[in-house]
Amino acid sequence: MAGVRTTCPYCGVGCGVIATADDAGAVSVHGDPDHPANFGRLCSKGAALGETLGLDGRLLHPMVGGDKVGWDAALDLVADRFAGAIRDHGPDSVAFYVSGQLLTEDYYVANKLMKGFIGSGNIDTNSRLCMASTVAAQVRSFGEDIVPGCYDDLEQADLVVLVGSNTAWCHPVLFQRLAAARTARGTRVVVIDPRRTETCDIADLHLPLAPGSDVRLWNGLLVHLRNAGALDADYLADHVEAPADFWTTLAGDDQSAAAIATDCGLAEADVQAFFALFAACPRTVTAWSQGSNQSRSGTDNVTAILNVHLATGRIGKPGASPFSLTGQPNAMGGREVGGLANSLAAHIGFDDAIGAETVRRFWNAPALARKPGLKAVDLFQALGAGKIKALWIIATNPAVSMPELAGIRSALANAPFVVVSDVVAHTDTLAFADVRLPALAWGEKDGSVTNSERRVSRQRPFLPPPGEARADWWALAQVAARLGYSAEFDWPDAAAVRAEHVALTALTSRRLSLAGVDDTAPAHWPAHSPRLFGDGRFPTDNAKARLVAIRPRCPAAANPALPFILNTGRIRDQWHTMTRTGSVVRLGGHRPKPFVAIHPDDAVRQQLADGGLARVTTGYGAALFRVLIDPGQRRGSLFVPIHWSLATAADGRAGLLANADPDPMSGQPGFKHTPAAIAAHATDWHGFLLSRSAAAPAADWWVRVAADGCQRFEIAGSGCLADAADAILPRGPMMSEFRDANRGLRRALYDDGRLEAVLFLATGTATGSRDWLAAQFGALEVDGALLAGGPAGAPADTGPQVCACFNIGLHTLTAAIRDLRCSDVAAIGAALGAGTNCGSCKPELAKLLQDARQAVDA
Ligand SMILES: Nc1nc2c(c(=O)[nH]1)N[C@H]1C(S)=C(S)[C@@H](COP(=O)(O)OP(=O)(O)OC[C@H]3O[C@@H](n4cnc5c(=O)[nH]c(N)nc54)[C@H](O)[C@@H]3O)O[C@H]1N2
Ligand SMILES: Nc1nc2c(c(=O)[nH]1)N[C@H]1C(S)=C(S)[C@@H](COP(=O)(O)OP(=O)(O)OC[C@H]3O[C@@H](n4cnc5c(=O)[nH]c(N)nc54)[C@H](O)[C@@H]3O)O[C@H]1N2
Ligand code: SF4
Ligand SMILES: [Mo]
Repeated sequence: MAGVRTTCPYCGVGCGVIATADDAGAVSVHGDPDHPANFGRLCSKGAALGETLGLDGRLLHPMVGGDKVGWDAALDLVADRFAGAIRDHGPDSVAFYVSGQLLTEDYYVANKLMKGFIGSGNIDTNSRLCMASTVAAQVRSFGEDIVPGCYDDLEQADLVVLVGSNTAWCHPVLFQRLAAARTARGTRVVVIDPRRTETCDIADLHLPLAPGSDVRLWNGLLVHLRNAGALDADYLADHVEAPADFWTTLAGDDQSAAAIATDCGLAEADVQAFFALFAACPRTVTAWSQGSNQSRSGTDNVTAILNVHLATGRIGKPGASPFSLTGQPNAMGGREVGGLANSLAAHIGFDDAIGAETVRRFWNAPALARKPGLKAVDLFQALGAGKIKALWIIATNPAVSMPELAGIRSALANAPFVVVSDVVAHTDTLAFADVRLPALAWGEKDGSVTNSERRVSRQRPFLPPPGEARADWWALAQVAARLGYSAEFDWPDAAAVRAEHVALTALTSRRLSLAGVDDTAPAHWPAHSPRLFGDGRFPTDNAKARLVAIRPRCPAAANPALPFILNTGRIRDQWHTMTRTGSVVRLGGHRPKPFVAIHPDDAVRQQLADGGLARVTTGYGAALFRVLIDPGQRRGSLFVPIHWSLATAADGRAGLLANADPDPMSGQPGFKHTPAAIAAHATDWHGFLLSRSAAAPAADWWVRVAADGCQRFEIAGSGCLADAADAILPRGPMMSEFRDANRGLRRALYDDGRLEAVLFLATGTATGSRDWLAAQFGALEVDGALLAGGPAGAPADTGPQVCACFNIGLHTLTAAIRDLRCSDVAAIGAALGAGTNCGSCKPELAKLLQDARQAVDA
């Protein structure tokens, strides 16, 4: 089969992918050399897409309770319960909670049904957790939610400032483009992040600011630029409106570099260096992500950046623009259709009477919503309070990803009626569903997505629909028809839905217009407009942008009982709640276990050992993590990844800990800043279980790690080894066992000569090659060296995985650097291959080289 051009379903970079199925149905995936987002590159997650396509674990049939039912029965029930709630309690008693991972077509239909026909604003999306602060800030400053720049700008800039963005891990292909531009033309890079992340590998300056102090820094920069005569006076006069008290408000704080440095917890020289660099580089791009958005002052964080770019006229020009890095593949498409509860449709707000009338007529809407609906945090609160009688969740996993999770889970447990549409059969959210609807997954579904630079690309199917899975838009349209709106929800295919959405955007006076945007090849909206606002004309009443006076507002402070600030975020090789990346073996090796990163000094003070367990507690809950001692952490800060759920770990969920603390303007939760405490959690043993059974082991703490041929669990607990072993892998008639004081207790269980399970427990670390042992599950004859953990003379443990593409571990790399004298990343690549495929591990390779150099110098 010829390759099918499609788009990666993970991050907002929106890389083009070519998928090719062979005669046996195996699919290979590679980067599309002609796609303008990636020009052929893919990161580790994109490169492993071919390994996510199996049907194991997929939801393939509609289910009511525990029973398979036909689509008709399931849809009848959904329509009946929604209609009943609307009849008895009004339209605001129902809600949809959707996702930036929907295609624009799905999103359009969901929004149209809720806001035009059910007549409520109660559709919100996980973009509330992600991009809402940027949306609010762009609307406030520009008059419309518009990203003014494009990816090329990051390559054409002289200075790129990355704010609250771990670009190396979260937008890896864009990071590689920036890194290449830096090598080619010497782009200066500044990273503003409390943590020293892999992104800092290319930073000329890293500002490890105090959590939540961004506004203070950006306000200070603006005043400094003004004093230095570095503002664009003409642009300001002609195209920007500033309130009369704008400059006096800023003067309310001591704007000396020394005072700013103190308040932001930075070195004064670093603050001065940043200000000087910014003043010297008219071609500056500032790109930001969740470190800015996910804050109680998220809207202001973004506004402070926009103020600086507006006042210097660095906007919508080649190499000069503010640039929001969007998270999900279709965060932007969702905003286009109006999927947030506080917008209506097609960038039209509820306050725009003429626009609303256009939408009403276009939809022939019987009950157009007239006011915003509930934002995610409020929506789940209303659910908990019994005000929402029916909720439909599509393509998101809020039972993992919402903050203050204990409350979310009890709201879902007590809700009268919950429908969940997903592609997999088991998620923490599906466990609460009365009705489960099987959706088409990537590779099966058909439609469009918009990436961070307003570029629309297609996701195209290259696999047949499995089981009874159907497109999300189709399920929504079927329910609409059952609610009595068959004429308005009658499309033959996704392309027809798209045509309707495009037609609506063309009718309004907003800058958003999909008219004339090529729908066969990746293209910007508005058509042929990679940049906007370069002409100084903004979509406001007087065509001017607005400076907005803001004052710093810091997050809830740490206190004696909760002395740390807990930060939460992402790791390189997993996607969110791991429903798809979690089953890919080569993506599981890099960071296999939920961890808490802590500065070495704090670890000493808290008596924490690297690799031991620690309990992190906040005002909302507690969870257990492996301790990762990390000099890149700021003192007083902790970092935990967001990815683990009940499906993948016994106890390691960030959502239980994070506060909601929403920004009052955007409603976006302040996920990055929760007061927390940490304490060592004593365990007597660690180990692992490999088993044919997927059942979680009876251990205090376990983590599921993807493995070939068996299930793999890393485990830890307390008590005597033998008792633990009996609980986890009870003795059987066909069992072999090995015990000694050093290596602990090892057990293998057979059934009729077939290996069923292997358990290794030790009071120290349980050694033994997991990969080699896993391979024994598929071997015709089990190797006699099984309980030795590997054959005699087997290669030593290669250490934690660094390169996912070639599965190369840390020990192998340090040995190569030492013994083969590899002096740069290219030399490592030539020797081992590491870093030569997707390149996602290059920052880590660079860091290993640097560590080795420092060790030699010392
Ligand atoms: N590998 C991977 N990539 C992804 C995703 C994934 O799940 N996995 N998800 C995608 C999605 S939906 C999103 S939204 C993006 C998110 O992409 P990013 O925003 O880059 O990722 P995060 O790890 O959430 O957080 C970014 C950084 O914000 C910093 N930060 C915390 N507090 C502050 C602060 O007060 N000020 C500043 N300046 N910085 C702060 C954190 O230390 C962290 O390094 O990633 C996308 N890409
Ligand atoms: N503590 C903390 N929490 C966070 C964050 C943080 O930084 N810290 N970040 C927040 C951010 S930015 C985001 S974006 C969210 C992400 O959080 P979620 O959206 O909850 O995470 P996902 O795992 O991406 O969930 C997507 C679900 O949709 C399913 N799915 C995939 N494709 C389809 C499809 O085509 N149709 C249907 N119906 N289902 C599909 C997947 O199997 C999965 O169950 O997490 C937020 N939560
Ligand atoms: S950078 Fe990686 S995850 Fe993001 S779109 Fe490209 S291949 Fe997919
Ligand atoms: Mo996100």
